[in-house]
Amino acid sequence: MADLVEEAKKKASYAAIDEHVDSSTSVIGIGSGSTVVYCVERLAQRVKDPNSALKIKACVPTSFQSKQLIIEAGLLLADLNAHPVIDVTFDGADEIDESLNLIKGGGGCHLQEKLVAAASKKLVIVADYRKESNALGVQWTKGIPVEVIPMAYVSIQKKIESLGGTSKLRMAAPAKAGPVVTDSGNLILDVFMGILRGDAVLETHLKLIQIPGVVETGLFMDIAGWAYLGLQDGNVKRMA
Ligand code: ABF
Repeated sequence: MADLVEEAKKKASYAAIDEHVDSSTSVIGIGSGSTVVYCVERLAQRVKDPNSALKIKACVPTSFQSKQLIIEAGLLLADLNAHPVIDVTFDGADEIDESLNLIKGGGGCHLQEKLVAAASKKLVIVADYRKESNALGVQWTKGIPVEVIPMAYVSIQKKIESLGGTSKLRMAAPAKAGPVVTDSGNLILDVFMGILRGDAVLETHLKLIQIPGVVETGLFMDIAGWAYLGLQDGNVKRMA
């Protein structure tokens, strides 16, 4: 089972890199999570190929993890302010619906992931077969990750309750170690607002983002252009 999932992640990532990176690609965004590791692996193989025609001049990370991945692969690390226009970003997701709406942030990096995605001409999602869903909240049952300002997390939880939802402050494991703190120094609330279909995705994002102290939600709408899903049978499903 674990091998099947890893193989699915790898196949999806290799296909995504091979179909979206060519000699015209200059700046690449690197997302976070375990699937993107294979994107970096494939990218590094292609860059180091002696016959490579690639001219990658910068890789922009979305997290401490992806920064390390870029450095360890020997790729060129750069930041978003130096490269505010990115040709293509590869990133993972926690759940993907038929319209390419996403839940992201299970790894706590969705703020930076959204900033990098918003600066990208193309966002390509890579994932394994477990992430596909007909509505958000069906496969991913841990709630919508919402990054919040620490001093207001309790009042934000109360506002979420008044909207009919519930939330849990994400704790580091073991729980005694305290809450998860994001790369930007904020906290994460995992928010339960039911199953989200169609317009409900945007409506829910808008309700949450209007609460003072909410920095960003893990709902991504109208931003991913492609998703590559590694399947159990070894094939790759392409969604666009
Ligand atoms: C990031 O990593 C996310 O936004 C998502 O939370 C997670 C997906 O990780 P994996 O590829 O390990 O499933 O992309």
